[in-house]
Amino acid sequence: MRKTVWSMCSMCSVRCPIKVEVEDGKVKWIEGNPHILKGALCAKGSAGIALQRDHERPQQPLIRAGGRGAGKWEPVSWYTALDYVAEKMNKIKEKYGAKAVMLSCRGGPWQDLWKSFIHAFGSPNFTNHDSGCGRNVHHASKSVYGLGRKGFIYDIKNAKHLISFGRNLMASLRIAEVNQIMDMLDAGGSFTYVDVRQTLTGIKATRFFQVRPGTDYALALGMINEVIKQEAYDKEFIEKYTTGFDKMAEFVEQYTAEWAAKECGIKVKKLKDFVSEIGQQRPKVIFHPGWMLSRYRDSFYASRMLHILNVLMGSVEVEGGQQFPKTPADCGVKGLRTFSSMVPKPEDKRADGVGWKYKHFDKGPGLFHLFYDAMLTEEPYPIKGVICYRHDPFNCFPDVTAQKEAFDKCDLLVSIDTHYSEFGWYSDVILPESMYLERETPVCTQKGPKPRFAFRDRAVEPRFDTKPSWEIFKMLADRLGIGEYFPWTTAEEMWEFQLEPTGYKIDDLREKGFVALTDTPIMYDRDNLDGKFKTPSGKIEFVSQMLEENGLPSFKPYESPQKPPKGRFRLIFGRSPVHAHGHTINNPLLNELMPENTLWINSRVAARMGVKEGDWVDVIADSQKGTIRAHVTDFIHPEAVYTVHGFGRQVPLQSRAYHAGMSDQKLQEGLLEMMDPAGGGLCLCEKFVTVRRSPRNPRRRVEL
Ligand SMILES: Nc1nc2c(c(=O)[nH]1)N[C@H]1C(S)=C(S)[C@@H](COP(=O)(O)OP(=O)(O)OC[C@H]3O[C@@H](n4cnc5c(=O)[nH]c(N)nc54)[C@H](O)[C@@H]3O)O[C@H]1N2
Ligand SMILES: Nc1nc2c(c(=O)[nH]1)N[C@H]1C(S)=C(S)[C@@H](COP(=O)(O)OP(=O)(O)OC[C@H]3O[C@@H](n4cnc5c(=O)[nH]c(N)nc54)[C@H](O)[C@@H]3O)O[C@H]1N2
Ligand code: SF4
Ligand SMILES: [Mo]
Repeated sequence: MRKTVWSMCSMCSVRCPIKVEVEDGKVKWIEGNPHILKGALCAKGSAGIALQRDHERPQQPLIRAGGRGAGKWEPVSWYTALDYVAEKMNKIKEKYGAKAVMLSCRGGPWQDLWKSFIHAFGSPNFTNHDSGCGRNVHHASKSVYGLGRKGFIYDIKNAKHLISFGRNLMASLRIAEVNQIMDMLDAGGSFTYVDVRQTLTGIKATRFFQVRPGTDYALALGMINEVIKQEAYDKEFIEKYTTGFDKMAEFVEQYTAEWAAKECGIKVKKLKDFVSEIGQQRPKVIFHPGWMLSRYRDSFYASRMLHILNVLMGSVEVEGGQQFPKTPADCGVKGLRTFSSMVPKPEDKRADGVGWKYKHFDKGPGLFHLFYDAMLTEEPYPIKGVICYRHDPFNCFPDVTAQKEAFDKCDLLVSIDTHYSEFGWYSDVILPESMYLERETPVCTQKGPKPRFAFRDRAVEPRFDTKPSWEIFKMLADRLGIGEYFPWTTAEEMWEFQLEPTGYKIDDLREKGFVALTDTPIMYDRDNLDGKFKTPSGKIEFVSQMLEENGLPSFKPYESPQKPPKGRFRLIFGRSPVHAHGHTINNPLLNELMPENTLWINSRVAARMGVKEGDWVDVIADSQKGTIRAHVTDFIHPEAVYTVHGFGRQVPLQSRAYHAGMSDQKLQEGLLEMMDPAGGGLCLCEKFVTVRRSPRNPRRRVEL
């Protein structure tokens, strides 16, 4: 029997809409939803079938039988596993209070469900991965507009100029965005890319600035200086909607284009030409503020300046510029019923200090890495239980050894994952979630020019004894006496609960995987945007009240990044288009495409060291060492070495990924404590490593 199932990919966090063809209970074909993506799918999305057919994933609940990380597991039933977790959670609650249990997830549109679970249990400690990802960019956006990172969408297709600072759009990809960039280029648009190395994005760009690592803030300051000098900004827009322009202009006066060009290592003429070009093209100019610009000590301020450049261009609520994402309410439709609407908010303050000690950070998910301190010091109170749903802290945060020391203070570590994560392998219980083709997820709202409701439907039955997370949390809630907050027993009942206020039915979504709430894109009146900016003043704030009230400057004087000492390099990282972080490395198809990572090293530097393409090199941090093959290239700045993140996995049951390539995480010693005080992001690119030719036998794959 054949059927078509409309669903959503989960091979990375973009969650593209997909069409799945199923024959006799087997997935035969996946493509991008033709109504939205014209059938396009990336390599990872296509490899979903390989994941479904792979047996190297947890096949039933497991309870640890040996020491943590020893890899001895007892396979148990769901009843035993969930009883075990509930009993441990209740014990922690009795002794330390419910707040001593924290739950982390990988963010995304369904956070509301997991957050409601931990809040219903009585703990305020819900968190996510984002201090390793987009927190700086998020908080930078809040400081300018009062709106978070997702407060704007980018109409790239209709833009005249897209500028990206290290946002490697073509490799760290979202299919819809890549299609838009190609359309923009076909229509004659300009694309300026800034990176310390050449990338898939750089080779598509019409202008490439190769900068010295860590100097983006200088470049952005120089651009603002020149924009003001050339009067290339939208005076009317600035006058109407912003505060603090004069203070900013005064601050950037010292940062001339000449100075910036020298600091970054680029040609000043190129920089000035760039500014006069955008001056002509505005407001159809988009400075991408970055997604994960959270890497250097001043990345928060660099991102702030990119947001400010958009404002100077007047690129707000215009075709070909930034736009407000529209909501169901903008279409006259009631929103989905939220799970949290049922649950009382816990009163305790958060253990990570967010909201009371750190008032300028968004309370929503707080900052995961600050919980390690609470585990170690039991201040402001102990954290004794950690549940990670779709999140692998050992592959997300730096310095795994330091993390383990903190986790060792906990009585319960639970991993709810489709794979054996590095954290899962160290935890006490693995609750295996069914992979995305084998499960449903709640309905979600996708905001945009044309908002829609979308969902993930089950294409095939689970191959193993796994469950969807909505069911896992429901079963756990029942055991903890909080089942009333999750009043459903089937996915259909859950969807009905969500959809009830909207007037739509699940069959409406099943028609093509989503319900469009409008046929034509919605735009607000740009002359009347009052009330849209959520800063204390209601204006776009160049001088941020939120920052100043918390003792942080709106404009931080530039400090040149330290040069690595002789023989050492700044360790930087990025993504491959065929992998998603660490969880695809063991995928049979994707592993074939890219089985290992390499270390990019500048050709001149490599020649001095006697390192040739393909040679093994040792990469040494403080106490940790990794061994990897060198990729010798002209296309990287000599101060940096670069590798693809996610490799060097240490779970033996993932035979293809086991010890293949090198882990960047392991080498990032000391960085767990290096937080950007204004943005909350971890400074992941602030590690210097030594590189030398390796005496290792190249035929021996496993490093002992
Ligand atoms: N050194 C270094 N650190 C980094 C980065 C880097 O490039 N270098 N990148 C940073 C960034 S941008 C991010 S976003 C984070 C990502 O950090 P992580 O949170 O580790 O993200 P992922 O690896 O995407 O996924 C986490 C876990 O989710 C599991 N998973 C995947 N799909 C599903 C599913 O459908 N259900 C369930 N239950 N589990 C699933 C995976 O198996 C994996 O174990 O890391 C950050 N940290
Ligand atoms: N294929 C694929 N796509 C993904 C993901 C994935 O895992 N795989 N993950 C998704 C996630 S969670 C995120 S957050 C995004 C991240 O998307 P991006 O923010 O684009 O992140 P990276 O791929 O890490 O690319 C970072 C780039 O920054 C460059 N860089 C390093 N130092 C500097 C510097 O000083 N200045 C400048 N200008 N550039 C510098 C690096 O050379 C690298 O090319 O990607 C998303 N898309
Ligand atoms: S970008 Fe690729 S892997 Fe990510 S959701 Fe879309 S199809 Fe899946
Ligand atoms: Mo990310």
